[in-house]
Amino acid sequence: MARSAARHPYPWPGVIEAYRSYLPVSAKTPIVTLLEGNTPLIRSRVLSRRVGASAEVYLKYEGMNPTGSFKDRGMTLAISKAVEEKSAAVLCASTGNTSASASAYAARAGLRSIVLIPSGAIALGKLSQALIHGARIASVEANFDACLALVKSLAQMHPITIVNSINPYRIEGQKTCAFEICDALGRAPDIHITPVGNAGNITAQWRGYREYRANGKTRTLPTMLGFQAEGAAPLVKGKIIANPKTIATAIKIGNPASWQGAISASEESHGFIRAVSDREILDAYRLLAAEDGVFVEPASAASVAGLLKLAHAGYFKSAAARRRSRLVIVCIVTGHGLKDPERAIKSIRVPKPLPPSLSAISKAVGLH
Ligand code: AN7
Repeated sequence: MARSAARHPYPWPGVIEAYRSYLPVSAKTPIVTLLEGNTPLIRSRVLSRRVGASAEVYLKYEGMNPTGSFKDRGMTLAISKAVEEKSAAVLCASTGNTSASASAYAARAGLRSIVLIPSGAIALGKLSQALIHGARIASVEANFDACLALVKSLAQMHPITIVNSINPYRIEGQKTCAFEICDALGRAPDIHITPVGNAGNITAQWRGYREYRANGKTRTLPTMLGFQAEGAAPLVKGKIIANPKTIATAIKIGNPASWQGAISASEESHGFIRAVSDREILDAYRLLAAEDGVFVEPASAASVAGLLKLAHAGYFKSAAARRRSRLVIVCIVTGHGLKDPERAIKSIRVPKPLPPSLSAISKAVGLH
């Protein structure tokens, strides 16, 4: 198929202005933006090679959003609407990235932000973002699912806007990720792979692809594949996980709010939601950084871990045979690696201090 990538507006105005006709905004909506979106779609040589000759694998590097994750796409809309609706404060529960994004956009809008985080279970980079943007933070001795339940109760008692993805504007904004992928490729991908936690993102992406096709922008729809962490895989097990466990703290979620949205996305697209182990996640995390130069946080590597697992099982060979064409695969990598520096340091041996001697340094760095 001819590839005529759509031209993005320049300078990039942020996702609301770029895709205004697809979003629930009017001339009266005050747009709060940090110019999120327009993230790189990077061809991965190493992953294309691993999948096989007939595949082209791309990484949608969502860590390049202003606060370092895909959450900014939904947050620009949720905060803009909160301002339009004259809300004084916004509230969320978070495994980290939502709180980072909410507190940044709220700061920009002059709104108070309140965040509930599971104590000791969010990455340091994310906590530092919520702190420096001035959120009021409750570090709660409970997991994310319990924090989200508390948030819902608080919002019934006070006139505060919830900016978790149960806020429909979050999903609306996040669908722009699918638009950008189609604009960059000049078509929809064949296969779309994404990490799944609270399941808002896969729900939003599927909606985006469907809307683009309904509007004649694309002719096909991708197969949607979602990956959860093995110890936090309620959608795979078909039941709520009371005590989810994974090193990928961003997706340590046992009762996803958009459960049905994720199931619909996978079923309607003839895809599926499966699990990857923490070891598979960390292997993919290191591979991406070491061989592709793309640093993502562990949860983000779940999509790539899933890709590699499927490649190993021969899934793409049969998918390519069915289609008799080159397979275009997009893996969403949802958050930046710098969010969780502790994990990087734990994954690799940290160098010991050396005397400033040429021989000691040469020996240490392998320059003999
Ligand atoms: C890097 O910040 O739920 O399936 O509270 O931070 O849409 O929930 C984060 C989720 C994937 C999962 N990758 O997306 C939160 C939160 C990263 C994330 C997900 C999250 P959803």
